[in-house]
Amino acid sequence: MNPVYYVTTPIYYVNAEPHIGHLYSTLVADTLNRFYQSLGYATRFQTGTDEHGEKVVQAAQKEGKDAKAYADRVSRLFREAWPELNIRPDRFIRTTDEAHIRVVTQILQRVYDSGDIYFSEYGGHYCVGCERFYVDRELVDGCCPDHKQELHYVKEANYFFRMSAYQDWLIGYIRENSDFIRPERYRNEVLSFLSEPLEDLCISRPKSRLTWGITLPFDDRYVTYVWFDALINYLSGLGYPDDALYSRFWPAAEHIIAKDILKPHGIYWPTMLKAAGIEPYRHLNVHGYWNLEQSKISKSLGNVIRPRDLKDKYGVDAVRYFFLREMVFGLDAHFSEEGLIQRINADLANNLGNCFSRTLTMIARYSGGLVPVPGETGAEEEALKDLLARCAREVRQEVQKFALHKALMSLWEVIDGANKYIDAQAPWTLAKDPGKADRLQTVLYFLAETLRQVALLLAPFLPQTAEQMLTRLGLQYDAPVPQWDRVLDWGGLPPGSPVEVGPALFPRIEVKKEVPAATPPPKKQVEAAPQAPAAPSPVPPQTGLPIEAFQQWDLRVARVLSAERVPKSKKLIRMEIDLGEQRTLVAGIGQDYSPEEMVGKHIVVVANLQPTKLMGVESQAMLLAANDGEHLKIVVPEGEMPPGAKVK
Ligand code: ME8
Repeated sequence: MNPVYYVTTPIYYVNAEPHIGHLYSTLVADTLNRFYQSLGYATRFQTGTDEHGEKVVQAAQKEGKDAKAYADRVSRLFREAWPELNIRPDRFIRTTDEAHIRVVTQILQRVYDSGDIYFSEYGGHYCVGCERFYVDRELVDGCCPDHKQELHYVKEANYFFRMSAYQDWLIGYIRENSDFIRPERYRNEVLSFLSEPLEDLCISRPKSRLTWGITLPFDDRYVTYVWFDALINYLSGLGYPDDALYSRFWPAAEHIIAKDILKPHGIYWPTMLKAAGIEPYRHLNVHGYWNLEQSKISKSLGNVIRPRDLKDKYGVDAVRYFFLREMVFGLDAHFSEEGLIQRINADLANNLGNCFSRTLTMIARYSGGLVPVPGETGAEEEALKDLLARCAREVRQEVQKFALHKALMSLWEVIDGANKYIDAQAPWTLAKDPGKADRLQTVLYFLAETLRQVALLLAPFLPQTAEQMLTRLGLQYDAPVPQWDRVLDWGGLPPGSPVEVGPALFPRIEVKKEVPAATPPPKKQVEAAPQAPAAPSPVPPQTGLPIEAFQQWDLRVARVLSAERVPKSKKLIRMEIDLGEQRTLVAGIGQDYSPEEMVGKHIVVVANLQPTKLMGVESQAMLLAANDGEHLKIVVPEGEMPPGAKVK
């Protein structure tokens, strides 16, 4: 029987529309789900909406709707948001589902019968936003620490869950199971809560105050506290207690949440399970907040960014990549559209996209569009294979620890390695020498095979990109996710496979940038050349320019990130360069250099010229090249220099 994996997200309140905070938890769950599928696990992925409670009633009232009609509308927004990002849960649960209500009622009755629910009078400061009572010491200036709203003292008779009875058991359990709550900082936070006496949990609301909830089976004057109701979704969604799904998947439960709901998941939930005689979940995986300009994203702050808008603007996989790569799981991260664009341009367009299109273009050009038969291999090929094998190991380890950003970093090391391999092997040079035909085939095969494996490793993260890459390498994509065994099987790409060059995997996002005010250099003192090579002119006589004249030129080292021919031009090559910032440069070097061999080169450019248009493309810097009247040789710094280094 296959091993099993059950991954859940919080069920989201329907008082807000889906935003990027919700997206992140759900995306991580989808990635984990696909990853374990690729390892051959039987998996289950559940998300949904939390629809009862006072907050939802208030939100419905604002829209002039009754609570159920309102919840139906917003729940649908969540349900429809996920497939748009290629997030595919197996179950979307709603706390208004009849089956869920039945399970909540059953568990309440069971805990009540065992004597762990009692009736008592209670007073406290109630926060509707948090749906819970606060004790005095938790308030900040009389306000809720999260919602910053003044709280009023409420006194009423209610039912209580005897949570305090399970405090010692929980402390022991967390100590014995060191990764029950992870990363460690959150385990420590829970242990620190537990170092104070635990209060019993108020689990009812009188119907005189709130009717939108699940009626207590033992007293119909009350509805259930929304958290006691919501947490049970993780069981009811599996058909607890009788369904085979429950017995199969519950022991493998992995909950994903953000730190805002650590206490209900780290304390209420395990003690509720214990009281109901159910085994605890396997792990609680806690991530930080996505912040916008130093504040948490929230509807009340009006700074919500909708996942759908990002997807429409940048594409599904670019958005998936950004969120998975940018956040260190467990810590807070910062969202900005500039950050997203930077990642798209640097990692996706320039690195992955370029490596892929360079490789396929060269196979098309030098091997008739068919994956060649590799010949003898050398140390470089072994190094590439080792890099991939290490990456596969790291991806597996890091994903299992939820360090998705590290898994992606490791994959990008391979892509970097492949780009460097292209530069070092220079297939365009090999292609000029018929004696090197074998070597050329080996290099092209290794590149294509590396990209096949990269695509397979990437599949749980960026499924569409992986599918495109494999299809264009002439392979089939095994939906929903290719099996992991095929990744480690070097040489899985059959020679003779027809490749399809196709469009860029990730088009670069052009941003209107402020080009620094250029100081125009004195005219005609320097060849306006690479664009138009002319006969060498004699070295000017030593009439002597003042040094200030030279100092007007801002010469910089730049790295070529990507290069392509300008359509309909024999000479012009358009390059994206990094000189500390990214710019576009157009140079007339196309008769002496191919775009492929330019990528990765360090060049020298004049950085403070006014931009000029060449065949419709704006060039924002000028490349330096020596010119003997027949050929050009670009000027390069000797050895490594960081992009942006000044040349003087
Ligand atoms: O708390 N950064 O629902 P909720 C990262 N219904 N993640 C964020 C985020 C942000 N800025 N904002 C929201 C509830 N999230 C309860 C849960 S579960 C039995 C009941 C994500 O709509 C993150 O997963 O307030 C967080 O824990 C969750 O949304 C809170 O969603």
